[in-house]
Amino acid sequence: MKGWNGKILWIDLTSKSVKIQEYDGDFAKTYIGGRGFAVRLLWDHLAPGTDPLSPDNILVIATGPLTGLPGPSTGKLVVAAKSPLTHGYGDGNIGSKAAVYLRYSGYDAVAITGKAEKPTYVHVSDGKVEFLAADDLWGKDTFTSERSLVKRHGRNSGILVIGPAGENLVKLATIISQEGRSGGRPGIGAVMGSKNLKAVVFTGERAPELYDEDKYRRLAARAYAEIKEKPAYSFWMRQGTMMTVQWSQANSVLPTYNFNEGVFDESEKIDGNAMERMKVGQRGCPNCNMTCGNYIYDDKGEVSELDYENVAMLGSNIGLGDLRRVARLNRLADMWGIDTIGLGSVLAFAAEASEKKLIKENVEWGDFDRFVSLSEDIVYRRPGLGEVLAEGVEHASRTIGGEDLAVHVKGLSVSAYDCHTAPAMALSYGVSSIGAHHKDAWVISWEVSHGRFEYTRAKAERVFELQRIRGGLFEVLVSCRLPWVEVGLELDWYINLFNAATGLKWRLEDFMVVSERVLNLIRAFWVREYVAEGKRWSRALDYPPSKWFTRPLTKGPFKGARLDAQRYDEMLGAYYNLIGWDHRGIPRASTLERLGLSDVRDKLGKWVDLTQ
Ligand code: PTT
Ligand code: SF4
Repeated sequence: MKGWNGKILWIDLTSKSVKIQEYDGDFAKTYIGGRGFAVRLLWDHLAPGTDPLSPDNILVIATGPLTGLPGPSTGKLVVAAKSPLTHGYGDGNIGSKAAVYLRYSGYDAVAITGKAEKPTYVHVSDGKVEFLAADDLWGKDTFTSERSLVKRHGRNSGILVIGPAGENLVKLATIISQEGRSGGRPGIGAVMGSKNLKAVVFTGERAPELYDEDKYRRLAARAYAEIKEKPAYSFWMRQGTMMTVQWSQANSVLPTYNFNEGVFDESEKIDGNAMERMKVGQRGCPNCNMTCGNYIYDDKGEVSELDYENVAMLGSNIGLGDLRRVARLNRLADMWGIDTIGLGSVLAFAAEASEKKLIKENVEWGDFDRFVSLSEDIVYRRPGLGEVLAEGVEHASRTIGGEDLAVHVKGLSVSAYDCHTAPAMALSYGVSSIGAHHKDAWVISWEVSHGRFEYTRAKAERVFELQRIRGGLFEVLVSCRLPWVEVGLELDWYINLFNAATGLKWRLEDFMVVSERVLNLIRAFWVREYVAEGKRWSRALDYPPSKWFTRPLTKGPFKGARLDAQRYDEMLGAYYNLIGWDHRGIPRASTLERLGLSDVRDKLGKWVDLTQ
């Protein structure tokens, strides 16, 4: 088996023991890697109904057959677990040297269970695992911690680390790497914290063996060159994802004042052009020639690496029109290890709840100092509002009141696209694999030029197609999707690279089947966990936030616009038919059989009736 290392490393923090799971070509071809491996391991090894913050939860760190190889933007990995925020499947994607060194350490994935007695970090190297004390790092921010670990383990190492948010089990905590790469929005950082695991360090020198290395290298060199020749490349290199701020404003989808509006009066102060004027440099993930981590100095003169989501959620969504101050909040979020989207969502919820007098605390739109202090209260779980918001926006709205103000799907805060005028994007959030995230189907750029206000089967088809490419292909190969999305590097490159690495002769259709399998297994996992926890699974869970239906936009070119619930429901039904789910959004027995998941059908059938 070429292209894969063929080994998954299991680490038990309680007993400080390890074991190696070898897998064969069938498993590799069925799940490919990354998200595919993660969900299969969680389905097989996690007892249904497990408390996500208990030692029994499994933290999976997974790569794919392209990860770490010298090809375009392959320095990525997937982190996954049962989410403490949503109690469903949760994952995230991080660009980090850890991706490269995990592969070089001789494994394709690591699965971590148990709980260390004391703060610990784990060093995985070529054939060896060390459990090392992390008392001196516990309580420290992610930047300081990672720098200490680099000193100990050298620059040829890859490090995943949590900050105070993860240690304090804040449900919005992520895992951080390289001072500006973050992953695991559904609270995966808190899972690490619950295990007393401060960091994982990877070192190693064993590159995976490839089927045809010469061919792979030739193809990779041509793909890198092709990226640079694409017309969109030069502007991308200037602004990266930050260009999306002006695009969203122009199309009235920029989240503003807790997703009540799609335009922000001060957008020009925080957009890609403003960033370009302040830019001091750019950096990115390993193996990437379109580095998108643009950084500026924040209001204290410290470096902050900006991306669209960070700026929209900590800028327009909380009414803050000052990029250096947005950058400050963004830097703090990275240092604390908390998701900028989740943070921007709970801060905006607090401001709206305060405006509506649902809370006694005063939180005003755009009040930077108040937002900084409230963020700190959240990260350190200080009694009062901070403690409540640390549980995430859905939980906070149930505690405080104002459920109609909370902008989330299945507990995960909506990422930065307002959908009052974008039904397909609303659908994409509704049926995303982890809750409201754009990762699986960023359909909005297509939608604005394809019958924007329509609710059609074609839109459901497009969402399903994008899910299989973005949420499937890229998350199982584990490679950055941005060369494809942003500069138009054709999908064939990835498939050809995969074939050269593995010796297989796959086509796009083969990947689409794997993607469908993975998407269905993820849905089966959600349903199983819901039912095992005594909750009912229903179609309503695939609805976007209620305010997009009930509260029309009051500003901008589409003033008065809102979503139509009945037509949304029809589109949701069309999507269910395409993917093979019943009227509740549960995979049909026949769908699972068709995808080679008969064992999953049998197990899921014990929890829910699959004959409907
Ligand atoms: C991702 C989500 C995003 S999506 C952003 S900005 W984006 C936010 N980034 C955060 C951050 O930064 N710090 C922080 N404390 N919290 C943050 N939360 C938000 O997390 C990211 C890039 C980007 S920038 C995107 S779109 C693409 N995402 C990819 C993906 O998901 N899969 C894939 N195969 N390739 C991708 N390429 C792009 O990677 P999550 P990163 Mg990320 C600082 O984490 O949980 O997946 O949520 O990984 O290395 O930071 O790169 O406008
Ligand atoms: Fe990382 Fe950006 Fe390059 Fe993707 S395009 S690999 S997110 S630096």
